[in-house]
Amino acid sequence: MQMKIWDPQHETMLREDLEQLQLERLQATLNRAYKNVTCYRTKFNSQGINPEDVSTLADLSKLPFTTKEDLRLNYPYGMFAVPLREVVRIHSSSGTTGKPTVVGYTKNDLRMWSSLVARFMTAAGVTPDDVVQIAFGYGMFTGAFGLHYGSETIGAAVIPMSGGNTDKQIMIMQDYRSSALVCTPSYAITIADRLDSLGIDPKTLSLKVGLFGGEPWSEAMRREIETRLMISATDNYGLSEIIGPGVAGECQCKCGMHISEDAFIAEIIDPETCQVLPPGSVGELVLTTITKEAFPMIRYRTRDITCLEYETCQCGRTTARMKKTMGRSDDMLIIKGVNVFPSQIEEVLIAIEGCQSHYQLIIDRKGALDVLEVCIEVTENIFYDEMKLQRAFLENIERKIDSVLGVGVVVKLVEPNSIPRHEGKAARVIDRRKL
Ligand code: DLL
Repeated sequence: MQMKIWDPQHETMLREDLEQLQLERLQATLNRAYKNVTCYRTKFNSQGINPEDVSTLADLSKLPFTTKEDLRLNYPYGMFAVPLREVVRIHSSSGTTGKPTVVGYTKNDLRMWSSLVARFMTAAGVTPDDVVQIAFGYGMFTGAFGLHYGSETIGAAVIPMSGGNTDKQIMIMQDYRSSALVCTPSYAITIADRLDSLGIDPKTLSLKVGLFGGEPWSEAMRREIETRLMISATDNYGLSEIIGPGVAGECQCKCGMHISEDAFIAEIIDPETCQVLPPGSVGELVLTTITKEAFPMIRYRTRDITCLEYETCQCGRTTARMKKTMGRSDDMLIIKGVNVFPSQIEEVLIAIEGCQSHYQLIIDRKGALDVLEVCIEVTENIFYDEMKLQRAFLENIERKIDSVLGVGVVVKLVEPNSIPRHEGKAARVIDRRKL
């Protein structure tokens, strides 16, 4: 498949050359971090490690991990490797509990970030001819600004809509002839629902591509978004601690998200033993930044579960590709002792005709037993169906989920539009056991 590559020099490197570049950049990063960040220096010293001890990429595995807890302990600026005077932008993560984690960028970091985002946007098919509607929330969240600067770097026209106000999003989309949509996948479904209820045919819009990310979504959800909005939908992954969007993104082959390995070294570890796993294994993604000046992250535990593939993609890029995340090592639900990823339930639901893509998992404890309730919005005709038909529909879902998860769940069918909508990331799981 012939497609434009934004930065062929770095996206199609021979592995040998890439590894040499990674090692040089890693060594420079370690020296800077050791010299300027007390947290790294203390950790390295306590393990008797000196940056000079890293003479091969394999030596990376000797270094201590960095966790969200380290960032909390060093709130707000303790992990910065440059004086504030050199910082030109501050963002933070979208955490819901406690203090957010604060991240900073120098001028060079912003330049690098913009070009990393330009890479995956180009890979998804965005060109200078496009009109990009950004429906991520502007603010401390990295999503909107990352894609904003990436679009401008490509030369596309940006509409900085921000999140929410779905009717206005649709009006702008129609009037300004937006050709690319940027938002969370769950918000793309909300837009599709609203188009339906307004009776607007997606054929009358100018949309051709959608760049979605910021939260997990399944292949089935991609198919739904692609058919309902009549676009090509790609997935892109990132986290504020590392840079925001721009860590990895899909090309039009849609067979994994290309990691920008000249900027990040990716490892997969067993989240229990913390041992590095061989290529192709499923485990927790650990990332090390090797170009960032203001906020270098060394072996940051992302908690995202995935797996890496190293074969050259049909698009010509040689970079490793990460599979869609399969959940998080910390939000994995354990129901009656069984490990459950919400994405597995989503796969089942979306494949069933009549189920909408809006659902919520409510976990509670009755006596000593965990109970997982799956609330699913269904289409109106099913919701108002005869009791008997509705019962059969519900039991079918319960059976299907049971066969995939190996654990029984209680399914509750709810009216269309009754699950609260979120303009950003969907809140899919309510765990009442902790209350
Ligand atoms: O969500 C950065 C981003 C914005 C990426 C827009 C892509 C597009 P945070 O708010 O720090 O940063 O959240 C990071 O969100 O550790 C994952 O668990 C999850 N996540 C992000 N992208 C994806 C994705 C941004 N494509 C956390 N698939 C990460 C699955 C994702 N999970």
